[in-house]
Amino acid sequence: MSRGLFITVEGIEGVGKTTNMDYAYKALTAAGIDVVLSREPGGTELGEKIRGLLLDHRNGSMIDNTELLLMFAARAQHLAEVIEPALAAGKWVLCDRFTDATYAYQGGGRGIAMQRIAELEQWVQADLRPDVTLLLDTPVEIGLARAAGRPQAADRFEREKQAFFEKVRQVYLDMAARQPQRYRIIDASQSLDQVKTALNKVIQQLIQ
Ligand code: T5A
Repeated sequence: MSRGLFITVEGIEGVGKTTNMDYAYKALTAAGIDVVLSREPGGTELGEKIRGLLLDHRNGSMIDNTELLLMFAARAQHLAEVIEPALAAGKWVLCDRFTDATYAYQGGGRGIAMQRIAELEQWVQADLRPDVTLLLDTPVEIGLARAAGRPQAADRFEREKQAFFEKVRQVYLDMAARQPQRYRIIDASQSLDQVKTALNKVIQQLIQ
């Protein structure tokens, strides 16, 4: 049995990852592909508890290294329990964020050395990297305005200032420019219908 495809979806807050992942999942399933939908931080029982710690705005005293290590702790569990077994069984994994988010948020946003993140990536993941990464990209103001329109209170990351997300977005765009074979950039500032059309084009290419 051939190994499944590992697809990650990335972008700043409010770009529409959740909305569009649902669409991508349905399109892949309709094409007969066995897809596991997951997210980071989270994706396992333990990982979801770690997610709770990371997003809780009351944990304002969390230092940057704690945040970084918790991201990778959740990821180690996720890889062992969900991602690796699914890929080995020939399933595709569609994951809402992965290690590129660590480079973007903890590296770009918090200013942790990229080399430090690369060391953890190598340790926790060995050779595993996403096969395809869909970057939903919008100017920061658009993403933040959409995120602010949701009913739930802002989490620990969403309370950051616009300058933080500008750095996050720039790291994503830099990674996409350096790895064009892995990244597909989708202009998420368009209407939802236009984003879905662009996404569908990528999905059809992947299915072939
Ligand atoms: N994080 C994560 C790190 O710092 N390091 C890491 O290593 C990892 C893995 C949680 C946080 O963790 C951080 C990053 C995050 O801050 P999350 O829950 O995935 O991760 O974070 P969010 O980006 O906040 O995810 P959201 O679900 O909140 O945002 P989405 O999924 O991007 O946006 P979505 O789909 O909820 O859409 C937002 C609103 O916009 C509308 C939707 O209907 C919705 O109301 N919308 C559109 N409106 C008009 N036009 C369009 N094209 C639209 N697309 C969506």
